[in-house]
Amino acid sequence: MRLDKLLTDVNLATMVSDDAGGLAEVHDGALGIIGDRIAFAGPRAEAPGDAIETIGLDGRWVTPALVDCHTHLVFAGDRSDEFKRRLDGESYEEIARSGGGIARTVRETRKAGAAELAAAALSRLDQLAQEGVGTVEIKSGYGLEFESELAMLKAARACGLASGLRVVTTLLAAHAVPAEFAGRADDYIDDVCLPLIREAAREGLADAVDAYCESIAFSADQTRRVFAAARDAGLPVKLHADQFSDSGGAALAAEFGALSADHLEYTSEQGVAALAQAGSVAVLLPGAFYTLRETQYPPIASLRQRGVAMAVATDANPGSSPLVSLLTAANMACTLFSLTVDEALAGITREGARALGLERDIGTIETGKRADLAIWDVTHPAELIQWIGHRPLHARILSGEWQ
Ligand code: DI6
Ligand code: FE
Repeated sequence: MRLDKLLTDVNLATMVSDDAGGLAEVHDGALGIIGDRIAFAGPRAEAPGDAIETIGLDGRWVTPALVDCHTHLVFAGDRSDEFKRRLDGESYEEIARSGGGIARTVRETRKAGAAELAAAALSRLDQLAQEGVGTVEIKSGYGLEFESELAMLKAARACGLASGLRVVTTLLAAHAVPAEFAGRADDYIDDVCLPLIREAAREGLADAVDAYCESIAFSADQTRRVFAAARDAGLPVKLHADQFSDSGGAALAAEFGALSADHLEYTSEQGVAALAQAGSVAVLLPGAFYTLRETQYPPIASLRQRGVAMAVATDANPGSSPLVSLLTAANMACTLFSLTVDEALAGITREGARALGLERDIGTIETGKRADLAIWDVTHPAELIQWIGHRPLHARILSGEWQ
Protein backbone atom coordinates (compact mmCIF):
# COMPACT_ATOMS: atom_id res chain seq x y z
CA MET A 1 0.00 0.00 0.00
CA ARG A 2 1.55 3.32 -1.09
CA LEU A 3 0.35 6.29 0.96
CA ASP A 4 0.16 9.84 -0.35
CA LYS A 5 0.89 11.20 3.12
CA LEU A 6 2.08 9.64 6.34
CA LEU A 7 1.82 11.67 9.56
CA THR A 8 4.14 10.17 12.18
CA ASP A 9 5.10 10.96 15.76
CA VAL A 10 1.52 11.91 16.56
CA ASN A 11 -1.03 11.10 19.21
CA LEU A 12 -4.51 10.42 17.86
CA ALA A 13 -7.84 11.17 19.51
CA THR A 14 -9.74 9.01 17.05
CA MET A 15 -13.13 9.64 18.72
CA VAL A 16 -14.25 6.18 17.61
CA SER A 17 -16.99 5.33 20.07
CA ASP A 18 -16.35 2.33 22.26
CA ASP A 19 -17.85 1.02 25.45
CA ALA A 20 -15.30 2.96 27.50
CA GLY A 21 -16.77 6.20 26.10
CA GLY A 22 -13.39 7.95 25.90
CA LEU A 23 -11.49 9.55 23.07
CA ALA A 24 -10.12 6.19 21.81
CA GLU A 25 -6.58 7.56 22.04
CA VAL A 26 -3.60 6.16 20.17
CA HIS A 27 -0.27 7.25 21.63
CA ASP A 28 2.87 7.29 19.49
CA GLY A 29 0.67 6.77 16.47
CA ALA A 30 0.72 7.37 12.75
CA LEU A 31 -1.91 8.32 10.20
CA GLY A 32 -1.79 7.49 6.50
CA ILE A 33 -3.78 9.22 3.75
CA ILE A 34 -4.53 8.16 0.20
CA GLY A 35 -6.38 10.75 -1.87
CA ASP A 36 -9.09 12.25 0.32
CA ARG A 37 -9.36 9.21 2.62
CA ILE A 38 -7.74 7.92 5.78
CA ALA A 39 -5.90 4.74 4.79
CA PHE A 40 -4.25 3.92 8.11
CA ALA A 41 -4.66 5.11 11.70
CA GLY A 42 -2.92 3.27 14.51
CA PRO A 43 0.36 2.63 16.32
CA ARG A 44 3.42 4.01 14.56
CA ALA A 45 5.10 0.60 14.68
CA GLU A 46 2.32 -0.85 12.48
CA ALA A 47 2.24 1.94 9.88
CA PRO A 48 2.90 1.02 6.25
CA GLY A 49 6.38 2.31 5.35
CA ASP A 50 5.81 3.42 1.79
CA ALA A 51 4.63 7.02 1.47
CA ILE A 52 5.20 9.81 -1.05
CA GLU A 53 5.38 12.38 1.76
CA THR A 54 6.22 11.64 5.41
CA ILE A 55 5.63 14.37 7.98
CA GLY A 56 6.87 14.10 11.58
CA LEU A 57 4.63 16.06 13.94
CA ASP A 58 6.75 16.11 17.14
CA GLY A 59 4.18 14.39 19.31
CA ARG A 60 1.31 16.74 18.44
CA TRP A 61 -2.29 15.62 18.81
CA VAL A 62 -4.57 14.93 15.85
CA THR A 63 -8.36 14.96 16.13
CA PRO A 64 -11.06 14.82 13.48
CA ALA A 65 -11.63 18.32 12.06
CA LEU A 66 -14.35 19.90 14.19
CA VAL A 67 -18.01 20.02 13.13
CA ASP A 68 -20.30 22.98 13.96
CA CYS A 69 -23.73 21.49 13.25
CA HIS A 70 -25.99 24.51 13.99
CA THR A 71 -25.24 28.07 12.84
CA HIS A 72 -26.97 31.09 11.38
CA LEU A 73 -23.77 32.55 9.88
CA VAL A 74 -25.41 34.18 6.85
CA PHE A 75 -27.12 37.47 7.75
CA ALA A 76 -26.74 41.22 7.29
CA GLY A 77 -26.75 44.08 9.78
CA ASP A 78 -25.84 44.54 13.40
CA ARG A 79 -27.83 44.17 16.65
CA SER A 80 -25.30 45.32 19.22
CA ASP A 81 -27.75 47.98 20.44
CA GLU A 82 -30.14 45.16 21.40
CA PHE A 83 -27.40 43.68 23.54
CA LYS A 84 -27.28 47.01 25.39
CA ARG A 85 -31.07 47.07 25.73
CA ARG A 86 -31.06 43.59 27.23
CA LEU A 87 -28.41 44.65 29.73
CA ASP A 88 -30.72 47.55 30.64
CA GLY A 89 -33.47 45.06 31.46
CA GLU A 90 -35.52 44.49 28.30
CA SER A 91 -36.11 40.83 27.48
CA TYR A 92 -35.36 39.09 24.17
CA GLU A 93 -39.12 38.65 23.64
CA GLU A 94 -39.88 42.33 24.37
CA ILE A 95 -37.25 43.43 21.88
CA ALA A 96 -38.69 41.01 19.33
CA ARG A 97 -42.21 42.37 19.88
CA SER A 98 -40.99 45.95 19.36
CA GLY A 99 -39.75 45.12 15.85
CA GLY A 100 -36.23 44.13 16.83
CA GLY A 101 -34.79 40.65 17.02
CA ILE A 102 -35.16 38.30 14.08
CA ALA A 103 -37.45 40.77 12.22
CA ARG A 104 -34.71 43.39 12.34
CA THR A 105 -32.15 41.05 10.79
CA VAL A 106 -34.75 40.07 8.19
CA ARG A 107 -35.13 43.71 7.08
CA GLU A 108 -31.34 44.05 6.70
CA THR A 109 -30.88 40.67 5.03
CA ARG A 110 -33.59 41.32 2.43
CA LYS A 111 -31.71 44.46 1.34
CA ALA A 112 -28.45 42.55 0.79
CA GLY A 113 -27.67 40.43 -2.27
CA ALA A 114 -26.22 36.92 -2.19
CA ALA A 115 -22.68 38.24 -2.84
CA GLU A 116 -22.83 40.71 0.06
CA LEU A 117 -24.28 38.06 2.36
CA ALA A 118 -21.54 35.60 1.41
CA ALA A 119 -18.77 38.15 2.03
CA ALA A 120 -20.05 38.91 5.53
CA ALA A 121 -20.48 35.24 6.34
CA LEU A 122 -17.01 34.34 5.08
CA SER A 123 -15.27 36.39 7.74
CA ARG A 124 -17.34 34.67 10.42
CA LEU A 125 -16.63 31.29 8.86
CA ASP A 126 -12.94 32.11 8.99
CA GLN A 127 -13.17 32.54 12.78
CA LEU A 128 -14.45 28.97 13.02
CA ALA A 129 -11.84 27.67 10.60
CA GLN A 130 -9.03 29.17 12.67
CA GLU A 131 -9.94 26.91 15.53
CA GLY A 132 -10.01 23.68 13.58
CA VAL A 133 -13.56 23.48 12.23
CA GLY A 134 -13.85 21.59 8.92
CA THR A 135 -17.62 21.28 8.49
CA VAL A 136 -20.24 23.94 9.22
CA GLU A 137 -23.99 23.82 8.90
CA ILE A 138 -25.54 27.17 7.85
CA LYS A 139 -29.27 27.91 8.00
CA SER A 140 -31.38 30.34 6.04
CA GLY A 141 -34.22 31.99 7.96
CA TYR A 142 -33.52 35.73 7.77
CA GLY A 143 -35.10 36.15 4.33
CA LEU A 144 -38.60 34.83 5.03
CA GLU A 145 -39.64 35.44 1.45
CA PHE A 146 -39.10 33.28 -1.59
CA GLU A 147 -36.13 34.95 -3.30
CA SER A 148 -34.37 36.09 -0.10
CA GLU A 149 -34.40 32.61 1.40
CA LEU A 150 -32.92 31.20 -1.81
CA ALA A 151 -30.31 33.99 -1.80
CA MET A 152 -29.28 33.00 1.73
CA LEU A 153 -28.86 29.36 0.68
CA LYS A 154 -26.87 30.41 -2.38
CA ALA A 155 -24.67 32.61 -0.17
CA ALA A 156 -24.05 29.65 2.13
CA ARG A 157 -23.11 27.43 -0.81
CA ALA A 158 -20.80 30.18 -2.13
CA CYS A 159 -19.13 30.37 1.28
CA GLY A 160 -18.37 26.68 1.06
CA LEU A 161 -16.68 27.08 -2.29
CA ALA A 162 -14.72 30.19 -1.27
CA SER A 163 -13.58 28.96 2.14
CA GLY A 164 -12.66 25.38 1.34
CA LEU A 165 -14.75 24.29 4.35
CA ARG A 166 -17.55 21.79 3.95
CA VAL A 167 -20.76 23.82 4.27
CA VAL A 168 -24.03 22.00 4.81
CA THR A 169 -27.14 24.10 4.17
CA THR A 170 -30.49 24.03 5.94
CA LEU A 171 -33.68 25.76 4.82
CA LEU A 172 -35.20 27.49 7.86
CA ALA A 173 -37.99 29.43 6.18
CA ALA A 174 -40.16 28.58 9.22
CA HIS A 175 -37.95 30.66 11.52
CA ALA A 176 -40.42 33.48 12.21
CA VAL A 177 -43.61 34.90 10.74
CA PRO A 178 -42.60 37.92 8.61
CA ALA A 179 -44.35 41.27 9.21
CA GLU A 180 -46.42 41.06 6.00
CA PHE A 181 -47.98 37.80 7.28
CA ALA A 182 -48.54 38.99 10.87
CA GLY A 183 -51.36 36.92 12.38
CA ARG A 184 -51.42 34.66 9.33
CA ALA A 185 -48.76 32.06 10.11
CA ASP A 186 -50.66 29.33 8.26
CA ASP A 187 -50.81 31.43 5.11
CA TYR A 188 -47.08 32.08 5.39
CA ILE A 189 -46.46 28.34 5.53
CA ASP A 190 -48.73 27.64 2.56
CA ASP A 191 -47.66 30.55 0.38
CA VAL A 192 -43.93 30.73 1.15
CA CYS A 193 -42.49 27.84 3.18
CA LEU A 194 -43.98 24.92 1.29
CA PRO A 195 -43.13 26.22 -2.21
CA LEU A 196 -39.64 27.08 -0.94
CA ILE A 197 -39.07 23.55 0.29
CA ARG A 198 -39.95 22.20 -3.14
CA GLU A 199 -37.79 24.76 -4.94
CA ALA A 200 -34.76 24.38 -2.65
CA ALA A 201 -34.92 20.61 -3.10
CA ARG A 202 -35.32 20.95 -6.87
CA GLU A 203 -32.31 23.28 -7.14
CA GLY A 204 -30.22 21.22 -4.70
CA LEU A 205 -29.78 24.27 -2.48
CA ALA A 206 -30.78 22.72 0.85
CA ASP A 207 -29.47 19.59 2.53
CA ALA A 208 -32.16 19.65 5.25
CA VAL A 209 -35.19 21.55 6.54
CA ASP A 210 -35.47 23.15 10.00
CA ALA A 211 -38.26 25.00 11.82
CA TYR A 212 -38.63 27.04 15.00
CA CYS A 213 -41.34 25.37 17.08
CA GLU A 214 -42.06 27.83 19.90
CA SER A 215 -44.84 30.06 21.18
CA ILE A 216 -43.12 33.08 19.56
CA ALA A 217 -42.78 31.22 16.23
CA PHE A 218 -44.66 28.14 14.90
CA SER A 219 -46.99 25.67 16.58
CA ALA A 220 -46.52 21.92 16.54
CA ASP A 221 -49.24 21.56 13.88
CA GLN A 222 -47.63 24.18 11.66
CA THR A 223 -44.24 22.53 12.11
CA ARG A 224 -45.79 19.20 11.20
CA ARG A 225 -46.93 20.60 7.85
CA VAL A 226 -43.43 21.89 7.14
CA PHE A 227 -41.94 18.51 7.99
CA ALA A 228 -44.43 16.64 5.84
CA ALA A 229 -43.44 18.80 2.86
CA ALA A 230 -39.77 18.15 3.58
CA ARG A 231 -40.44 14.43 3.64
CA ASP A 232 -42.28 14.66 0.31
CA ALA A 233 -39.29 16.54 -1.13
CA GLY A 234 -36.88 13.91 0.16
CA LEU A 235 -35.13 16.23 2.64
CA PRO A 236 -34.27 15.27 6.23
CA VAL A 237 -35.50 17.49 9.06
CA LYS A 238 -34.22 19.00 12.30
CA LEU A 239 -35.91 21.29 14.81
CA HIS A 240 -35.38 24.26 17.15
CA ALA A 241 -37.23 22.55 19.98
CA ASP A 242 -38.36 23.39 23.52
CA GLN A 243 -36.02 26.37 23.97
CA PHE A 244 -38.36 28.57 26.02
CA SER A 245 -41.20 26.17 26.83
CA ASP A 246 -42.12 22.51 26.51
CA SER A 247 -43.94 22.67 23.21
CA GLY A 248 -43.56 18.97 22.51
CA GLY A 249 -40.82 19.79 20.02
CA ALA A 250 -38.52 16.88 20.79
CA ALA A 251 -41.31 14.33 20.38
CA LEU A 252 -42.40 15.97 17.14
CA ALA A 253 -38.84 15.88 15.78
CA ALA A 254 -38.61 12.22 16.75
CA GLU A 255 -41.93 11.45 15.06
CA PHE A 256 -40.39 12.58 11.75
CA GLY A 257 -37.11 10.75 12.36
CA ALA A 258 -35.28 14.09 12.61
CA LEU A 259 -31.51 14.19 12.32
CA SER A 260 -31.53 16.32 15.46
CA ALA A 261 -33.57 18.29 17.96
CA ASP A 262 -31.76 21.43 19.08
CA HIS A 263 -31.80 23.51 22.33
CA LEU A 264 -34.08 21.22 24.44
CA GLU A 265 -33.97 23.27 27.66
CA TYR A 266 -37.64 22.46 28.42
CA THR A 267 -37.80 18.97 26.92
CA SER A 268 -39.80 16.51 29.03
CA GLU A 269 -38.89 12.95 29.94
CA GLN A 270 -41.23 11.69 27.19
CA GLY A 271 -39.44 13.94 24.73
CA VAL A 272 -36.09 12.46 25.68
CA ALA A 273 -37.49 8.94 25.39
CA ALA A 274 -38.84 9.74 21.92
CA LEU A 275 -35.44 11.06 20.78
CA ALA A 276 -33.77 7.91 22.07
CA GLN A 277 -36.29 5.73 20.24
CA ALA A 278 -35.85 7.66 16.97
CA GLY A 279 -32.05 7.87 17.19
CA SER A 280 -32.18 11.66 16.76
CA VAL A 281 -29.22 13.67 18.09
CA ALA A 282 -29.69 16.23 20.88
CA VAL A 283 -27.86 19.40 19.83
CA LEU A 284 -26.89 21.50 22.85
CA LEU A 285 -26.50 25.25 22.31
CA PRO A 286 -24.99 26.73 25.46
CA GLY A 287 -24.15 30.03 23.72
CA ALA A 288 -27.86 30.93 23.58
CA PHE A 289 -28.43 29.72 27.14
CA TYR A 290 -25.55 31.92 28.32
CA THR A 291 -26.46 34.99 26.27
CA LEU A 292 -30.11 34.97 27.31
CA ARG A 293 -29.19 34.18 30.93
CA GLU A 294 -31.48 31.17 30.90
CA THR A 295 -31.88 29.18 34.08
CA GLN A 296 -33.65 26.05 32.82
CA TYR A 297 -31.07 23.39 31.91
CA PRO A 298 -31.50 20.82 29.16
CA PRO A 299 -32.12 17.34 30.60
CA ILE A 300 -28.51 16.19 30.28
CA ALA A 301 -28.69 13.37 32.83
CA SER A 302 -31.66 11.72 31.17
CA LEU A 303 -30.27 12.24 27.65
CA ARG A 304 -27.13 10.51 28.86
CA GLN A 305 -29.00 7.76 30.67
CA ARG A 306 -31.17 6.95 27.66
CA GLY A 307 -28.20 6.98 25.31
CA VAL A 308 -29.24 9.97 23.18
CA ALA A 309 -26.17 11.24 21.28
CA MET A 310 -25.31 14.80 22.32
CA ALA A 311 -23.72 17.28 19.92
CA VAL A 312 -22.57 20.79 20.80
CA ALA A 313 -22.79 23.75 18.40
CA THR A 314 -22.36 27.53 18.41
CA ASP A 315 -25.86 28.56 17.16
CA ALA A 316 -23.87 31.56 15.84
CA ASN A 317 -26.44 34.31 15.20
CA PRO A 318 -26.64 38.09 15.69
CA GLY A 319 -29.16 37.93 18.52
CA SER A 320 -29.38 35.05 20.95
CA SER A 321 -25.93 33.54 20.41
CA PRO A 322 -23.30 35.93 19.04
CA LEU A 323 -20.64 33.25 19.28
CA VAL A 324 -18.15 32.25 16.59
CA SER A 325 -16.06 29.89 18.70
CA LEU A 326 -16.98 26.21 18.77
CA LEU A 327 -14.31 25.52 21.39
CA THR A 328 -15.94 28.11 23.65
CA ALA A 329 -19.31 26.43 23.09
CA ALA A 330 -17.72 23.14 24.16
CA ASN A 331 -16.25 24.77 27.25
CA MET A 332 -19.68 26.21 28.10
CA ALA A 333 -21.30 22.79 27.57
CA CYS A 334 -19.04 21.46 30.33
CA THR A 335 -19.21 24.37 32.75
CA LEU A 336 -22.90 25.25 32.28
CA PHE A 337 -24.44 21.90 31.28
CA SER A 338 -22.06 19.52 33.10
CA LEU A 339 -20.94 17.56 30.07
CA THR A 340 -17.71 15.65 30.59
CA VAL A 341 -14.69 16.74 28.57
CA ASP A 342 -14.94 13.54 26.54
CA GLU A 343 -18.63 14.20 25.80
CA ALA A 344 -17.85 17.77 24.73
CA LEU A 345 -15.08 16.62 22.38
CA ALA A 346 -17.40 13.98 20.91
CA GLY A 347 -20.09 16.67 20.66
CA ILE A 348 -17.99 18.84 18.34
CA THR A 349 -16.72 15.92 16.24
CA ARG A 350 -18.47 12.54 16.04
CA GLU A 351 -21.91 13.60 17.27
CA GLY A 352 -21.85 16.86 15.31
CA ALA A 353 -21.29 14.75 12.20
CA ARG A 354 -24.19 12.48 13.20
CA ALA A 355 -26.45 15.50 13.65
CA LEU A 356 -25.81 16.31 9.99
CA GLY A 357 -26.27 12.74 8.77
CA LEU A 358 -22.56 12.64 7.83
CA GLU A 359 -21.39 10.08 10.38
CA ARG A 360 -20.31 7.61 7.75
CA ASP A 361 -17.99 10.18 6.13
CA ILE A 362 -16.53 12.43 8.86
CA GLY A 363 -16.34 12.96 12.62
CA THR A 364 -13.90 10.18 13.62
CA ILE A 365 -10.43 9.07 12.59
CA GLU A 366 -11.01 5.67 10.97
CA THR A 367 -9.79 3.87 7.90
CA GLY A 368 -12.03 4.76 4.96
CA LYS A 369 -13.32 8.01 6.41
CA ARG A 370 -12.57 11.36 4.84
CA ALA A 371 -9.17 12.77 5.83
CA ASP A 372 -10.58 15.86 7.60
CA LEU A 373 -8.18 16.45 10.47
CA ALA A 374 -7.08 19.09 12.96
CA ILE A 375 -3.53 19.04 14.32
CA TRP A 376 -3.01 20.69 17.70
CA ASP A 377 -0.22 22.10 19.87
CA VAL A 378 -1.57 20.67 23.12
CA THR A 379 -0.33 18.13 25.63
CA HIS A 380 -3.81 16.56 25.69
CA PRO A 381 -7.08 17.36 23.82
CA ALA A 382 -8.72 18.19 27.17
CA GLU A 383 -6.83 21.51 26.91
CA LEU A 384 -8.99 22.40 23.90
CA ILE A 385 -12.04 22.35 26.13
CA GLN A 386 -10.44 23.75 29.28
CA TRP A 387 -9.17 27.03 27.84
CA ILE A 388 -11.33 29.93 26.71
CA GLY A 389 -10.11 32.02 23.76
CA HIS A 390 -7.14 29.74 23.13
CA ARG A 391 -6.59 28.51 19.56
CA PRO A 392 -3.74 26.03 19.62
CA LEU A 393 -4.36 24.88 16.05
CA HIS A 394 -1.16 23.85 14.27
CA ALA A 395 -2.73 22.93 10.91
CA ARG A 396 -5.80 21.51 9.23
CA ILE A 397 -6.11 18.84 6.57
CA LEU A 398 -9.39 18.71 4.66
CA SER A 399 -10.15 15.94 2.16
CA GLY A 400 -6.49 14.94 2.38
CA GLU A 401 -5.11 18.40 1.55
CA TRP A 402 -3.21 20.78 3.84
CA GLN A 403 -5.20 23.98 4.31
N1 DI6 B 1 -31.74 30.11 17.18
C1 DI6 B 1 -32.50 30.98 16.46
O1 DI6 B 1 -32.70 30.83 15.32
C2 DI6 B 1 -33.13 31.97 17.30
N2 DI6 B 1 -32.69 31.51 18.57
C3 DI6 B 1 -31.89 30.47 18.43
O2 DI6 B 1 -31.32 29.91 19.36
C4 DI6 B 1 -32.91 33.45 17.22
C5 DI6 B 1 -31.97 34.07 16.28
C6 DI6 B 1 -31.93 35.59 16.40
O3 DI6 B 1 -32.17 36.18 17.46
O4 DI6 B 1 -31.62 36.24 15.38
FE1 FE C 1 -30.61 28.48 16.08
